[in-house]
Amino acid sequence: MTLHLVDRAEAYSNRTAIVVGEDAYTYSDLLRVSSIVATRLLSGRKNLNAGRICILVPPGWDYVVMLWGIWRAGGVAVPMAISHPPAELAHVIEDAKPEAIIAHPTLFAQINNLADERGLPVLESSTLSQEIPLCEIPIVQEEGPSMILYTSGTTGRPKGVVLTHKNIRSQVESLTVAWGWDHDDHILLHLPLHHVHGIVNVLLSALWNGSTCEIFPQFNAVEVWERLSHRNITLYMAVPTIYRRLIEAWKRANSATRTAWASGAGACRLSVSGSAALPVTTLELWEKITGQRLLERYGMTEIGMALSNPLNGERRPGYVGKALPGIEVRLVDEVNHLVAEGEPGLIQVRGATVFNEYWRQPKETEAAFTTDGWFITGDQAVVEAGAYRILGRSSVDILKTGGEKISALEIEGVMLTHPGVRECAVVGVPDVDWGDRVCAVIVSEDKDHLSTDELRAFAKKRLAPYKVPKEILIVPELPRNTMGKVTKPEVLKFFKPEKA
Ligand code: MCA
Ligand code: AMP
Repeated sequence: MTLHLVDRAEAYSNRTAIVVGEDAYTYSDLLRVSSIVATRLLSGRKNLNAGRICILVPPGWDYVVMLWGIWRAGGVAVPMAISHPPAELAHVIEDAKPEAIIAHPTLFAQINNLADERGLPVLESSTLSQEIPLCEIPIVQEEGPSMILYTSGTTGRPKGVVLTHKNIRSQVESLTVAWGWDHDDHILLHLPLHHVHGIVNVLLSALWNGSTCEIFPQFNAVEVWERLSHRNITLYMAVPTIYRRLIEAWKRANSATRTAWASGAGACRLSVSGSAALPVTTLELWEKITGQRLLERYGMTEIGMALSNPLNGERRPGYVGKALPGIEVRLVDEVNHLVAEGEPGLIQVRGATVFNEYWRQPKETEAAFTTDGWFITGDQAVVEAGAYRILGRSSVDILKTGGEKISALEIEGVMLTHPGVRECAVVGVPDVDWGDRVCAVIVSEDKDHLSTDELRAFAKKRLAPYKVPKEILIVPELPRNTMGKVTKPEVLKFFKPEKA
């Protein structure tokens, strides 16, 4: 069987699939260029047979045709974060063991040494789409793997979540029904393209439905407002931090600009928030400015989207609605017994959207599921008057900053490799802009010779930008309980929460 996503594109032929700046590309362009990429990747072979290929390409046309080209050649795409320093990219390469890395020339400096050291070819994205006589494109099984996305957990470095083509198809089918996707939709995309949010909810949902996805290479509040003010964007999706930034930019604008911007956002048929808790104040401000009530939904890399407020009907502030079509969600206690409505419980999810495995981590995979196949999310919630309200994570060591999930333990591990650091504790301080503001307390080996600037520079070299603590305090000792364990609630007291 061929991929349904690709089959459907045949029917959309001359419709516009992707817009980037002044350039517009049709579904026919997408089919043609992705088959060129597939031919070049195959280079005489019949099928990539689930070989991994990393993509280090900024959001844009090149990214989309590389992703489709890998899939059409029978490969597994491993999208990498373009903002990550080599030390983080090295982990992905080591773990995914790709056969090649596709990189945009602007990102060669980040990857060339890593690839050379491992004898891996770096393929230039623009070269891969240059005309060539096409080969026969293999038949790709929907049950097979399509992507590996890296996500932080409570243990070790980020794990690879293997999503199959069928998982992705089930995810877009569910969102199509729930959010009423249609071929006349036109969505704006500026989210990073190594997460489910940007890839599945925005890009692939648009391409599944014959809609248009307009890509900005990065987020810029003024550019987004200006684009919305043309009043022909029908769908918009972002994380709460971004809505906050948009609100701040709107407040700084003059009165005429404010009116034009607000009316543009108000012309969208739907604006969605997710990836982190949407503060009720943000929802209210957005509604006051644009007349639109944001639709908040809940999801996770391992499961796609699970819960959503309704397209039609009441969207309750502070709630994430009900289970999406085709997805089972339940709340249980510590021994897997269902909890009653109104009682807090642990969220578990089951269905065709849910991943099968962490890449080459059978033990982690087994621990992530109950014996009857429910995925244990690690989030807690309560159902009140039929709708779910997210209460937070079970682990204090999993943080969400600007929609990015991070592990406090991973950051602590990296900081401890600094010779001047004896002890370190990382916490997420409640923050209305970031969700969690990443902060660290450090006990130094030699206080007089360790500066917080040096520690930040050390972290920046080794960690993704959003994992670098925004505040670092050097303290004489860490707070501990009677058992000698560091008490994170006490660590939190070193920092000031920024509430709305
Ligand atoms: C950038 N910085 C951050 C973050 N992003 N700090 C904390 N958290 C972040 N997320 C840092 C930069 O390193 C910089 O630090 C400073 O903040 C300002 O950078 P700036 O360039 O202004 O930031 P930005 O590039 O505008 O990025 C902010 C952002 C971005 C637009 C909010 O983080 C973003 O697009 N987030 C969305 C992530 C996302 O799509 N998550 C979905 C995953 P310094 O000044 O010190 O250098 S969750 C998912 O997929 C599941 C399935 C779901 O439910 O959706
Ligand atoms: P990730 O693993 O990066 O896909 O992030 C998934 C996590 O984001 C979930 O496990 C939740 O903790 C969090 N999350 C996603 N959407 C929401 C939401 N609407 N409210 C609260 N938390 C959310």
